[in-house]
Amino acid sequence: SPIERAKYASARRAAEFVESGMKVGLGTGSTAAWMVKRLGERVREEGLKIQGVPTSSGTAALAREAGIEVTTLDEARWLDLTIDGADEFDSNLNLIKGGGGAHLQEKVVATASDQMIVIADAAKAVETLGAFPLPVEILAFGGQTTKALIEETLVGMDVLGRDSVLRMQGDAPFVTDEGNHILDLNLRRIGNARQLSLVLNQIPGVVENGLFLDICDTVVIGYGDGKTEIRD
Ligand code: DER
Repeated sequence: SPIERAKYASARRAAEFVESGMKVGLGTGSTAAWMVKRLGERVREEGLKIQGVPTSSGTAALAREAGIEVTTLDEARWLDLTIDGADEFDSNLNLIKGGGGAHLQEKVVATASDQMIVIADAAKAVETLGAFPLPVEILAFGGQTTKALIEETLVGMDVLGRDSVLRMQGDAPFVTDEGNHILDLNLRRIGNARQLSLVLNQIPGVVENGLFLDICDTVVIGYGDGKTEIRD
């Protein structure tokens, strides 16, 4: 499909920025999967020598399968480059991420990197963030969650109507690598992303939200005809 071709083109183009000796954050999602596969090819074909820090258990498995040396953030301490997908990006290269439920590790790894490159099909470009429901990782403990507390707080602050949805996987709540749940906030448009991100992360029980502000340096946009455009 054109979208798949666009993701593939974006991922392969971004993988060319990786050089031997680099410590690279490996993103999560279908576009990032193409990037991991391409890096595996480069390891095998060119002898590319890198250490990869994955952003999810799924990406860790994919990277190992691709023959990439996988290490931990503790080992690596700081990364040269993180390449990851996004659900939306605006003209300031601010992002909404978390569609794949991995934004907690993704934000940690991206923040611990000199540079973050986002790979995305052109449909992810927006004027204003918020059409994509904002993923918020919420603490789950002892079989209960902080969903009600968070919703009541947000309604009380007039941030949110009652249209937040607990993300499901089948007929059970989606569970993140860290054992938490995801609340998707249908905000439609986010006027002040910085303020919202600060407010969200202050609520007890909110682990992390999917707003990536002033983190992304470059977006490699992919198009259905296989062309790419670099925006930074
Ligand atoms: O969950 C995530 O943050 C993913 O990177 C997501 O934002 C992009 O996933 P996609 O490449 O499958 O669209």
